[in-house]
Amino acid sequence: MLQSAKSRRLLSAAFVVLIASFAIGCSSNDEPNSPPSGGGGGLELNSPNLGPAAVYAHTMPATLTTYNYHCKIHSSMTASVIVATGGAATASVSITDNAFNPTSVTVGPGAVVTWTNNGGNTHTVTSN
Ligand SMILES: [Cu+2]
Repeated sequence: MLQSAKSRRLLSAAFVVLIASFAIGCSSNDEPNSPPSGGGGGLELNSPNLGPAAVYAHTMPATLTTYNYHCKIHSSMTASVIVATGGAATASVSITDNAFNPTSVTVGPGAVVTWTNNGGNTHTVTSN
């Protein structure tokens, strides 16, 4: 009884040390130039694989420019989001096999663009 309580204490102490060293290891391994959150890997548009009926929504940044993107799986699928003053607050893009429709949407800064996979195949929305 006493022995097992003792070994449990020892075990939890060892666990604390393990967690502490893991945390230290993580912080020292942080890359100096981590991309800002939201883009994932530094890409503005970076959806996961979108199966049939999957939806990807993204809030566009304030920078007025053209954000070109493509599907990682089908390189012929290309399109763009243009962020311009006076653009729409929201936009929807349909993904089919194999195209984005429309291929260009113009939205305002901070607009939410939503992609819906209406095709039968898996696609992605990935910045060029
Ligand atoms: Cu695709």
